[in-house]
Amino acid sequence: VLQESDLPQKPVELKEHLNVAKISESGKKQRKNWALMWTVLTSDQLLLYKDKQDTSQKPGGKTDVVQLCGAVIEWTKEKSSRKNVFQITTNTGSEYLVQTDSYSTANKWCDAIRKTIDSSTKD
Ligand code: I3S
Repeated sequence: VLQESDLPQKPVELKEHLNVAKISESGKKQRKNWALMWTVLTSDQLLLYKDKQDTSQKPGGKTDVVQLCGAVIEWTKEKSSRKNVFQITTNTGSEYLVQTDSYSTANKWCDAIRKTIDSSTKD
């Protein structure tokens, strides 16, 4: 039987605690609820874990997988009163706000995710 742990691990580009709010799911608006998530950027996904200690768990439930192929990323000042907020919209119509108080950290993540979107959307 194939175990989750047998699957090849994708290279991790960045990992850090970031504030994340999912504001819509498949085009349906959701109540904004900011949560501090352990955020892992791989070659084509953003993995959102509730618990840094428990990344072994398959994302799902309290954790989430954001597919970056075909996604759109943009800075937003309208969707939150917080500073340094960018929005990721997936090609299935889910919308996530991502925020951290450090501009340089937010900028680093926005650039890295944009690059990942560009490269995973090309191939
Ligand atoms: O866009 P909103 O509705 O002003 O977002 C705020 C709400 O999510 C609020 O929660 P309640 O709906 O339980 O009041 C949050 O506490 C706020 O942080 C949200 O606004 P910001 O500007 O922080 O994204």
